[in-house]
Amino acid sequence: MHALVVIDVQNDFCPGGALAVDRGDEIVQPINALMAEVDAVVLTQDWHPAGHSSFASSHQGKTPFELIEMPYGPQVLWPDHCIQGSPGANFHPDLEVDRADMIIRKGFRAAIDSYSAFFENDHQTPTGLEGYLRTRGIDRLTMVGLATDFCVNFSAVDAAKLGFQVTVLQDLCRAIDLEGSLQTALDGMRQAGVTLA
Ligand code: VGL
Ligand code: ZN
Repeated sequence: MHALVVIDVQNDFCPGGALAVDRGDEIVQPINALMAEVDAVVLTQDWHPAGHSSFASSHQGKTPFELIEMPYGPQVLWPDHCIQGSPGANFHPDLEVDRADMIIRKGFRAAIDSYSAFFENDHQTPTGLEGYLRTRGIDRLTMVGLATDFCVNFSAVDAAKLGFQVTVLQDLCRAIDLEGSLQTALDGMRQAGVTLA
């Protein structure tokens, strides 16, 4: 069984959003078209409480895109984004959300970020997605969405480590690309056994 996993296609990651990914909106229509070709559609939604610890605004004297050390490891600080219930946290208005079997929210604990759809940034706390996919008999994942070098990357690597057969469609992803993070992410995904198509 084959699932399409659509990562964080939300207003804040699209042009005009709080953490806009260049040309992030271009991928919406082709993602919709792919939904008809799979056995299951899963959407993820970045879903932070106000004052989340991944926001630069929560740390005195820090500015967005700085790196800090958190108890669970290094963490990039972001502009406030995807605040629960805000317009920026909504899916892009053209994304065919009604076709989703499952919507998984992540990043809702104030003290820890969650890039991956499978584990929070401690690489230990599960989101529950693995159990959902396995109990549905899904073994193959096609991943698309935003951003290639953060949430798509972490999700794809975790999925491959968990034993899923994972393909990332690069044309249906867009990257933030902070200081070479896109190249690092592509290398890491390949190394983890993710197919980059
Ligand atoms: C993401 C940074 C912060 C993403 C989410 O979806 O790639 N990036 N939160
Ligand atoms: Zn986030």
